Amino acid sequence: MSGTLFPRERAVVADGAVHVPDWLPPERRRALVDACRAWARGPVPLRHTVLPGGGAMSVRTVCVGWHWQPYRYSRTADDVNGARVADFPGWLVGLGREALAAAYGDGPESRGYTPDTALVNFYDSAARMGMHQDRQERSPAPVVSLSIGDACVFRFGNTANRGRPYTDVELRSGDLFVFGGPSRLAYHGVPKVLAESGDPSAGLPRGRLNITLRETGLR
Ligand SMILES: O=C(O)CCC(=O)C(=O)O
Repeated sequence: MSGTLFPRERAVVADGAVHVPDWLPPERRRALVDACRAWARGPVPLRHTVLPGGGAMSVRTVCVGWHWQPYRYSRTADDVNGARVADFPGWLVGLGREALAAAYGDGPESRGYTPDTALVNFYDSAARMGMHQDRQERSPAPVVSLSIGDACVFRFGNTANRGRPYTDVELRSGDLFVFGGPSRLAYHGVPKVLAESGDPSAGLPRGRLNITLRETGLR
């Protein structure tokens, strides 16, 4: 799946929502997988987030910079082990700026983009993510999403509700997806992971890794 016969095209899925296939070259995928493995070891471990109703999300998550728990950000992982999350590294700010420039073009928005949190999600083949909005951030800056490993169906919807209209996009290893502007609060989710479609050369023989970079707007 990672080596494609025909190049896939960049696509504007909705106003402000752009899919850039194969954006991450293999060496950057491997470096990100290594970084995610290190974050998953601590200071806060990779865990299934528990929702207010008591159910646990099927994906496993670790956060960098700010810790997300339903439905707020904090510096410490009070719903896990109380530890302060890993600092957000400068190189990840640089990666976010490059990603925004690739999606929207190089300009003041990409140069000024300063993500300060990353949600690192690991999906096994049974994991899913329901339709939701990313709305705990006070900043209106775009969300940058990077995918590595198994492909998935990424459902990108509208800003009014979880239902139709939506577009299903196949996100594969190395793909970038950015949503901002009029699409910033669009509902989105992952109804399916395509098991064993992945990218062993990225250092992830099984499963899917998704990293979303965001500006929280918090101090
Ligand atoms: O895994 C994905 O592609 C989406 C992740 C996501 O929606 C989130 O972290 O809020």
